[in-house]
Amino acid sequence: MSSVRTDKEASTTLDDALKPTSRAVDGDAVVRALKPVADDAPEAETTDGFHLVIDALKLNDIDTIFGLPGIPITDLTRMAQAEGMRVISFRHEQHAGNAAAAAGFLTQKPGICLTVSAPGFLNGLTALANATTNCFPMILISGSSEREIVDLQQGDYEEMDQLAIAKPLCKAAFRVLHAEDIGVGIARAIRSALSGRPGGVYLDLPAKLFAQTMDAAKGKASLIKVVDPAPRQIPAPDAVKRALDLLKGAKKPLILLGKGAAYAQADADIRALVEKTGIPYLPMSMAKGLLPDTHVQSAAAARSYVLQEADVVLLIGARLNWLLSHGKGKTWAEDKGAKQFIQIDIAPTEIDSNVAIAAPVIGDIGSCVAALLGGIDAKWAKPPVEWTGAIAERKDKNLSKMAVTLAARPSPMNFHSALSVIRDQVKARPDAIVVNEGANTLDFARSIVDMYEPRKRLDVGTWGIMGIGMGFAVAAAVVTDKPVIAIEGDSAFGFSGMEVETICRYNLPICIIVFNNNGVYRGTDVNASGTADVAPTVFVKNARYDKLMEAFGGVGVNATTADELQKALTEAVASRRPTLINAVIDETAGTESGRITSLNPATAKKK
Ligand code: FYN
Ligand code: ADP
Repeated sequence: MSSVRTDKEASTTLDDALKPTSRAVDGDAVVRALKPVADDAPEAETTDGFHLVIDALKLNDIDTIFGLPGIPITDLTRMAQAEGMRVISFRHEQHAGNAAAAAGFLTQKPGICLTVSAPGFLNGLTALANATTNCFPMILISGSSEREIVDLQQGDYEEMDQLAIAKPLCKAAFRVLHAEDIGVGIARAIRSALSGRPGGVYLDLPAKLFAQTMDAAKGKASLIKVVDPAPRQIPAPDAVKRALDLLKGAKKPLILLGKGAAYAQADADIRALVEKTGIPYLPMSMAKGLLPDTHVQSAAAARSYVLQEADVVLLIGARLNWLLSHGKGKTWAEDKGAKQFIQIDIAPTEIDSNVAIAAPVIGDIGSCVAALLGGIDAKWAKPPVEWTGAIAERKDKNLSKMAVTLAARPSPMNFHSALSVIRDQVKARPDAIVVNEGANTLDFARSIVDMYEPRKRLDVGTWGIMGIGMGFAVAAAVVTDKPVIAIEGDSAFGFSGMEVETICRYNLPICIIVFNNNGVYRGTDVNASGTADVAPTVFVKNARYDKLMEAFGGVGVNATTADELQKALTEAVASRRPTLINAVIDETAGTESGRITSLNPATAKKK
């Protein structure tokens, strides 16, 4: 199908063009369209809003749309598919949005989520806000209702001032009213999503825009191929020197890698920086695998110790937010004296957000790390052995303790025995992508399942939210074509579980493992009131999540032992067939709120 059409084909849009509220994009085109076309006259080629959107995305090498069709964007999904784009249609917009966000993180191209107006837009908005919070580039494109009616609040179909609602929840928000501005609108959305700190962008496309027509050549000329959408930002030499001087003087230095470092795709230089300096490093959860978790310099298994003891901490693409106890307090043994921080970040306003940063290095991670590396020569003194030795000692102790726990084969399974199976599978298939959400399922998996390659772990991120699971899994499979292992708490899975149909429909190589312990945190809570209802955290006992997958033609397995789990997982990864393993976990296993009990007001008060 061509992206231009003749005036004869365009005739259905004439009614629109003639409506008093309709705006013709191109006066000539409308006048031309109004004139009877002589049978022997050459047909002028026109294009329309639908095709301009598709052409603008394709021009910018965006080849995939995650979305959910409906008025007014159903035809856009059909036409995009006909024009060679991959259109992945979901069952709920939030998951399409999460898929777009994960695709953005994995590819450094903004993931596109396409929704209908009002409710569909709102469903996608949660994912847009989450993407912005996580610094993932995505664009939420939503169709919207008639501007004239919305602005006068006259009660249109799915009436909502979407642009105003989206604005505070994303990096930038734009609306395009004229077909001739589609190129600019998409270019601005792409540049906003990718440049500086990446994030979410909203693009509002009113229904009428799609049917507007214009001369095809003029339309083509109006499109913009964005040049250098994420320009390198070279750090100032004095900032680099200040950082190196601080690092040189450190007795107990530590490198902290965040998901910004994973996003930056500066893998070789980051590894070189760690290895040439000899400094121990700690990966935040989505930075796991930037260097293999089995690396001798990883301090992950001595986390509390290194956070308390380090004197100079180099943050690379990690914020001092709640996940790092804001850089202060007990976690950092503040009473023993404040740490000195070096922070590499692209966002200058991130600096000093929680504690004083002694040496900010502002720029893109690739350029900043390369600049630091430039100052590290053969004479660089590696950290004192007292420091690295003390870390190794604690690490070994924790690893040995963990090895014993992982070797146990209790019946029913607990988190450790089930996760040890997954750990072995990921070791055998380090290219597989792990998606992980839940409370205990998340916390145990983070420390038990070693990652070996960059950007292979996607999880609940900065907000610690549930519901990212199936959206992230679909995106990972679609953009990488690698096997995906989604490690899901039974509660977490419920947020996006209906997308198993999507997974089967596209026959994606995703194996979901539901850690089924009959409830949120665990399945043993009791209703204190004595009424017939179960406690708020308890689910249907012995539910068979595997049957959900079977309903849509995928493989469902009920695994009650580690051996059964191992067999099913190995087969799923090898066969690439959509699979759901209902992993039956001891319902008494699991702590309230996992490792973040301190954030739970009641539990925190009791402490
Ligand atoms: C880590 N550890 C290990 C290993 N890796 N021991 C042995 N072997 C290995 N491989 C040790 C590590 O040293 C810690 O022990 C402990 O295991 C936990 O490590 P983790 O998970 O890295 O650290 P911690 O303290 O849990 O990290 C804090 C956190 C994290 C806030 C960054 O909890 C987190 O990312 N939480 C997200 C939670 C969330 O979003 N939940 C969703 C909502 S749930 P010590 O060194 O002894 O401390 C709603 O209820
Ligand atoms: P984590 O949760 O893993 O600690 P965060 O999401 O808190 O990671 O931090 C990521 C940081 O990385 C953000 O402050 C963001 O500005 C920064 N960042 C993202 N991409 C880049 C980049 N290409 N160059 C420099 N900094 C980046």
